[in-house]
Amino acid sequence: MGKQEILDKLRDTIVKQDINGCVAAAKEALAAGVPAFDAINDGLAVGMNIVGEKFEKAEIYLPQIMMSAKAMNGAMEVLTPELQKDTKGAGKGTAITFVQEGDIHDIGHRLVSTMLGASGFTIIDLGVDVPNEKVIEEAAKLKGEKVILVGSALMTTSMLGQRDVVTLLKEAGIRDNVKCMFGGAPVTKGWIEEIGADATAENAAEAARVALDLMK
Ligand code: HCB
Repeated sequence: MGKQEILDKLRDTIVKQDINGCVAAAKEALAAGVPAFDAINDGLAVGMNIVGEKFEKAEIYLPQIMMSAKAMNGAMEVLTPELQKDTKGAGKGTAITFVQEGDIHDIGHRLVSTMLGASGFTIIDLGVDVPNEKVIEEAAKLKGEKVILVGSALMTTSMLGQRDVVTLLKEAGIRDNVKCMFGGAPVTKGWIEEIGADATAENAAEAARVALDLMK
């Protein structure tokens, strides 16, 4: 089976909520020499975006999404150790990754954290539903080091917390010590400019590129 067929299979197993098939396709991808990075970005993430679109059109419902998410997580368990092997030089800085308070959507967050880890960042993953104060506390602990905050928000409500993070960083006197990259489906470049953050990215691969650029 060629690379594109394997990527299509990864995509389709996510869309069809085929948990066992998805894990098997991830193993097949590695056995065929498909880089883990490509399997995630060009296979699994494509499938998850289709799932998102179907949900918005009310073609599928929450239980189906949960099954797709489970399939994705299973495949990520197979692929992530391979990504870590590919890591090109550590020491790029520390990325504090988190999902904004009130928000438990973690699929994109996990992808972005994985890609940043594979790009040489030390990852401090605070998880989901993280209060802003916790983010500021962690950033303050690393004052003087190279730090980037990498926040995700999937809902228009939780996205508003990103503005508060920037404000709290200023109030704590550490805004100039950290870079701020925020993402998630509702986040736009206009929003990033409005709140005074540094950058956003469309997907996990771009997030890794942008983060490396910001830390130069
Ligand atoms: Co959820 N949900 N959901 N959901 N959900 C959304 C986000 C809606 C847009 C769907 C809709 O109504 N159209 C909507 C939010 C509406 C809004 O605010 N405008 C919504 C809602 C309302 C809800 C609930 C309230 C539903 C309910 O209970 N009635 C509830 C909220 C729970 C909560 O958070 N408190 C809920 C629950 C769920 C689950 C649990 C069923 C499931 C999450 C499972 C999980 O994450 N473990 C879920 C899912 C999967 C979605 C959709 C369908 C897909 C999200 C996703 O995983 N996309 C989503 C619809 C959509 O987004 N189109 C829907 C795939 C990933 C790969 O993309 O955008 O997360 P991503 O990340 C990308 C990208 O943004 C970027 O890179 C990532 C990788 O490529 N990126 C960054 C991400 N973070 C970054 C940070 C950076 O610095 C840079 C780049």
